[in-house]
Amino acid sequence: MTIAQWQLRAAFAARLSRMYGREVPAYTTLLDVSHEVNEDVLRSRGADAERLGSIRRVTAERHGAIRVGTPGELRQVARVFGALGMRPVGFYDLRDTAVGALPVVSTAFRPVAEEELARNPFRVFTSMLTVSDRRFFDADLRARLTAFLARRELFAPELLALADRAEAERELPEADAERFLDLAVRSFELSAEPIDRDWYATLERVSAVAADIGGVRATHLNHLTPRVLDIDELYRRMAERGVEMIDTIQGPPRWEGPDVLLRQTSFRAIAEPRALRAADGTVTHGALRVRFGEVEARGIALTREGRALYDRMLALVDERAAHLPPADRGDIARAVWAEHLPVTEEGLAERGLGFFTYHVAQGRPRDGRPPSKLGALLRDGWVRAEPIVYEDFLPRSAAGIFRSNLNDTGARDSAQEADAYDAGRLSAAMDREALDPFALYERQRRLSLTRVARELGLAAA
Ligand code: OOG
Ligand code: NI
Repeated sequence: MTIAQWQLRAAFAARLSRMYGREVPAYTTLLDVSHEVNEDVLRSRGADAERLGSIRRVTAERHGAIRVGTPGELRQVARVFGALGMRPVGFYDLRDTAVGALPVVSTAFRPVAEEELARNPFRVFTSMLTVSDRRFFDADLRARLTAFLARRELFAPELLALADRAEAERELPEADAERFLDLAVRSFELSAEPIDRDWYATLERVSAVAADIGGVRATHLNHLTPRVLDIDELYRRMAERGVEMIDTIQGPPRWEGPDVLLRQTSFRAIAEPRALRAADGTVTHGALRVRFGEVEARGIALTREGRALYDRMLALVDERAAHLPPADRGDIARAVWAEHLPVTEEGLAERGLGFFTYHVAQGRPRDGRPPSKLGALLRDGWVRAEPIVYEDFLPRSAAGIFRSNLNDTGARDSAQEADAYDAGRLSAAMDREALDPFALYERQRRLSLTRVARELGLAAA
């Protein structure tokens, strides 16, 4: 018996979910409420509820987040996720966002092929500490951080060897799969090893994220996020159950038009007992808040033009909401969206703002020759459009998620020059290309058009 790569991925996501549920009880509440909401939406909206993914996919769907310290560690993470058929997609620079400055750059590991996403879309938002950015770390701290990080081992050599084999062979024999999954899940548990209190506090003065990454000798999953079909309803029900949520839903507002991109909300990190070692060697028990819960609703992927419009709308909402109470922001956002974005999927497609795949309509009597233009094919009912779901993340929402779980605002020396970091440098660090998400969606769209053209006997749709 061998276990295929996608089965490894699905099993890993399921085991991680069990581990997190054991360790962070509010996560279990979040899962329960998500399932209830999804069932209710399915009941009330019927097939329409599954327009952006089957209920089977959505129910199993999770994303996690981890943080590592060095390019070498990131390269190892890429091997572990490579074993699960997950590739790095996108580059997120969180060092300069409208909601704060965090000393990390990130990518997301996820499956990229349509059929792999349908089997199990598990993804992990992965951030790397930018130790070399002088705005955050002075020469002394850089040297100490580098030395500290060089001495730790996040992943056992046995795990990495199994990972390489799974990636090369796209499967593992059952016993090896079991060992791989066991070691992989353990690498993301919260370590019980005592933390050097002074070192942790030194890094905390720069940023709580720096301390969470560089202040300990292991990495850990810091949240695991289920997908929900109605995030506003989920937010209400969580509050009813007494779980304290952050005060907003990040991303697009709830509005009358189609769901696009990604909406997210979270509950604040829980205070967990951690052993702290003082300079004189005595160990005490303190509490650190590093693990939290998040939930997300996914909508239609936007094209580059659509995304640029989204960013402009965000800026406009910021501008108009600047001197008003935070509670007004939702109404302002809805108004801005109504002014700028088409309220139908057809409108999004026509204006080239959203990504869709195209399919020959079933059951249509084939009289006459199909028209050659896509617009006419759609209008005359030869072809139907299906939205492509957004599989990625949003830098500003990501920064907001980090932020809402940190107590500090972080310290940054703006007299220092920023370290240039881009997708190319991250790709070199990983030794694999950080793929361009827009190119992935565009490819999916193009393949569907080629299929349509072939099926209808057209030169090109
Ligand atoms: C990652 C935060 C970003 C998201 O969903 O945007 C993220 C982190 O806190 O490490 O997970
Ligand atoms: Ni997240």
